[in-house]
Amino acid sequence: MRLKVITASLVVLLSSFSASATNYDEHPKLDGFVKEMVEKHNYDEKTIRSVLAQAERKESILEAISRPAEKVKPWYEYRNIFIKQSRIKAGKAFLKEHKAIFDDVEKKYGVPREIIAAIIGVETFYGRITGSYRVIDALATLGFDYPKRSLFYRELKNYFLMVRDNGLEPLDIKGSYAGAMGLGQFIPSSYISYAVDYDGDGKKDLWTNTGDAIASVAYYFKRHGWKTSEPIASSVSLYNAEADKFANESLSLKATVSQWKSRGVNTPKNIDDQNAALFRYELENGNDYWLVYKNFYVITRYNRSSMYARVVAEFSEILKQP
Ligand SMILES: [Ca+2]
Repeated sequence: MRLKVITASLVVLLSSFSASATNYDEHPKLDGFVKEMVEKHNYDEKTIRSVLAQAERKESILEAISRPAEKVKPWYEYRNIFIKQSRIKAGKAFLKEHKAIFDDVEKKYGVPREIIAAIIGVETFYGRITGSYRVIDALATLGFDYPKRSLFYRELKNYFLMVRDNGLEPLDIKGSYAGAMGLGQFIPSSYISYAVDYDGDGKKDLWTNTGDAIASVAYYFKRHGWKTSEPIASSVSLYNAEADKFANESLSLKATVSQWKSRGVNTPKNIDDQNAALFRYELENGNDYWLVYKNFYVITRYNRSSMYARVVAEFSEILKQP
């Protein structure tokens, strides 16, 4: 009896070992990938083959990304996942602890500290949850073996460029199962375009250097068009319920405030020429509406969701309170 149990657990151990040992030294897509990196980016062939031979295909990553999307949560439930006392408390402490960095970064990039702190809070709870997968495993698995792989294939290429050009160790870097890294969860293309060496030590360290991480989020927002001192959104009511049919159309700002006014929205004064979009959010009893402007759109460049952007906007307002 005892022996039987031991045998059974050995089988489990062996099968999990062979699954995790599947690597990328002879994948059918390998040669095309290597060829492109060598020819287009002058990459060292031996290096790239050696790194990929040590990358592991992870079933857990394919399972995580293919998990059937849970029913989309209504706004009032989604909001409560992120806006809770523990995260607010940690956010205020984060702002206080890094005040000198925020004073400087805010001046330099024109992005409010509470927006940056809200992003880092929502993404990783101030660095508590930055992901425990090796990024090489995540991007090789998704780039080579996930059916909808084009984004990840591109990010795998960017990852190799990122580690080479910044002197990073490709097998050590950790991130989410989708390859998002550090305090602000940058994917490799974002790292390449927007990571900042804030403290001037020659490294763009978004994992352990808080100054680099804060400045990088600020720079991301600046480059996507953040407008200093302009509003993000207005909470509005409808004087004509028909306006509802134009809500949640797209994240782009397709009409002006004055057009929204003629469609039936009670709009704020003196901003008629601004472009705006209308979003409907589900409350426990009924809905509410937000008329949103350019800065809201900029938040959706970080994560393309109107619920995400509202969470960041509301969280940043709460962080302003003493
Ligand atoms: Ca640095």
